[in-house]
Amino acid sequence: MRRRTRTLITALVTTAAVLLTAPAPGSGAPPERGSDHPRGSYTVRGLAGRDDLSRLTAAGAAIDYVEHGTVYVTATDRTAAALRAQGLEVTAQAGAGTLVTYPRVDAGYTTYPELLAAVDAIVAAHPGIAKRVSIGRSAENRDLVALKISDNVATDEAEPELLFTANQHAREHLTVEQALYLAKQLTDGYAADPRVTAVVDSREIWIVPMVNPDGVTWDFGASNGRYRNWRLNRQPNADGSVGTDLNRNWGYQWACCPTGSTDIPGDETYHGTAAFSAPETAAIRDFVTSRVVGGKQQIKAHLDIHTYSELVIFPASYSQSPLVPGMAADDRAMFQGLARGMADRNGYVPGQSSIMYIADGEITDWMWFTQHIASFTFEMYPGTPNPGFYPPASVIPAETARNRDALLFLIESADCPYRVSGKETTYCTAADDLSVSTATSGGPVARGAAATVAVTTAVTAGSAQPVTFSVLGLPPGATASFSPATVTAGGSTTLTVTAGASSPQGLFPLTILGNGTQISRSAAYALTVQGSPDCTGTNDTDTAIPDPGTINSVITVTGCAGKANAHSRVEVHIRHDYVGDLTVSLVRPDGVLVPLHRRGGDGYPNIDTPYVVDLSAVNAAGTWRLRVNDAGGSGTGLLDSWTLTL
Ligand code: NO5
Ligand code: CA
Ligand code: CA
Ligand code: ZN
Repeated sequence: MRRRTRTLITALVTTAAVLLTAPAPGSGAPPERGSDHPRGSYTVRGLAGRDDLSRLTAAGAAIDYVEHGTVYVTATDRTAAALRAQGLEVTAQAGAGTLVTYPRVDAGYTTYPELLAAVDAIVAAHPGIAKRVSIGRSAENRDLVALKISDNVATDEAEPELLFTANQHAREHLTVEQALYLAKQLTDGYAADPRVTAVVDSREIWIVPMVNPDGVTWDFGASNGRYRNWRLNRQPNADGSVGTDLNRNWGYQWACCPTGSTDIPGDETYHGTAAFSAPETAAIRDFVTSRVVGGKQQIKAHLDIHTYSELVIFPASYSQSPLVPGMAADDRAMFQGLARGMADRNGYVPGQSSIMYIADGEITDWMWFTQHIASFTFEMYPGTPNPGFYPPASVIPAETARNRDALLFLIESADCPYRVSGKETTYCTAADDLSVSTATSGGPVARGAAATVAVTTAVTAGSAQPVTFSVLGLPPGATASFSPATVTAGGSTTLTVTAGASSPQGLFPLTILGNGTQISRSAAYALTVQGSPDCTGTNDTDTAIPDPGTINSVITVTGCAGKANAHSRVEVHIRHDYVGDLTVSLVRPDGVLVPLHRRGGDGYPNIDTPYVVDLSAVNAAGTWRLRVNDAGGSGTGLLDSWTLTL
């Protein structure tokens, strides 16, 4: 019990990797006043751990960010006063997202009319694979738009479906950009990029890029040159206030819990008059339940996109227990595996949604516990309260492209989410079934060279079906092809993997997929890409990590000429019972720190991660260090080994 409490309290600070810089200058206006309850952003000090955090949510504050000693919230004046009355130090925030110093309608962010135009442009350019669908109307009667992307888009085919939702919270403008980025990647990349082509051909992908168009329009619509810092929808409440928190309005464990939401209209986490009292959540519910065909929910995976904190999180949100009714150990392992898989690809921190605070009536809980959809939330860039909800539009290209591989990984995994945790034969079944097998590994492949791997299939139930093949987990720059491309189950094929000239060195666990017409089955193959042996080193000395304290472990590279690789790998093996206490960095020969792991990873003991970092600006030869810091609390462990491949 004590251990669990400590873990959760430590988890409060897991997103606080970087200390705050000063608030943005040039602001200082009071929270906006209007007919609605006035509200603003505040910092709160004087808290002591998790129980105090729930005091904030119980009083109706939306927690935006938590760090040692300081919590960033958005709250009505009523909530702020209530917190002050409890003896907390509550300070109106200038900067850190409350009040922006650049033009309000940043031309780079998409407004609702621009969204409609963008969706129509995508459909006009790709009518065979993209379709616009209306799924309902907002409180202010705006059309709630969805995009369907698939081959034969006009036909409801028997393909695994996915749903992406963005912008439940009005001010989280980067999220609509992420949704549009995904739509453009899937359409512009069709027939050009084989990976994109394969998922568009084999999945039906639904994207609702702006769940809360009224809130977005309100947030953009002030006349004082500033954003309104608006979170809620724009539905009028009986007391004259406006707004429901859509992400507290879903119909699973709605209003269950004293600290998960409030029943005070206009509060930042007001849950509405009833589950699905908001037309926006009701519309998505109706859409999702309409995807039950023949008694089976067609949507297998869902991602809800928010900002900010750089997290990949999963149910349960209403409870801080890892296992609750409807979330068995195998389910949890699936969620952890997919969250880890995405986090490995975008550098976010994976963990359970309630890692910081409980949210009830939350979307991923409804998707999972009522529809059995593997449902995740991204909290996108930034990782810190500055720039918080309002980064400049210049970050859009990099911060949306950052998630490309993670999004494709989720889409590719959606036919059988349990594959990631090794349970595909238990949970994913079909009357006509097959197996795929291959050697577990082969010899190393030099950069620019190719290796061949024999892959065989067998019929394990019912009748034989045609099978095509694909590979998950290829290193950057590598390509794969199968000859023949299609077999009838029972037949064999040969996989050829070609490593790119600048592919990273190291060991890559590949998943070879045999995609039948009824079901996909997988086999694991470990691919080793080898560069010059001079450009790699391992330190295998076990080093205890003091609690608290810092260790440095050295690898000296000699004889590796020129610069390191753009995809250099730092493979770290740490045995530790709570990695949420740890910060791990690579120290370059010139002393510059390259962050690898920043505190976090709820529910993931040990680090066994191959970090890929761009070291192309750095001379390879020299003394490299791995720095591991344990911020303390409790939790002990050791650095087992680490390998650097430049
Ligand atoms: C969300 C989480 C449940 C993901 C929420 O800061 S956010 O409001 N985007 N966080 O509280 O609804
Ligand atoms: Ca299709
Ligand atoms: Ca379908
Ligand atoms: Zn949000």
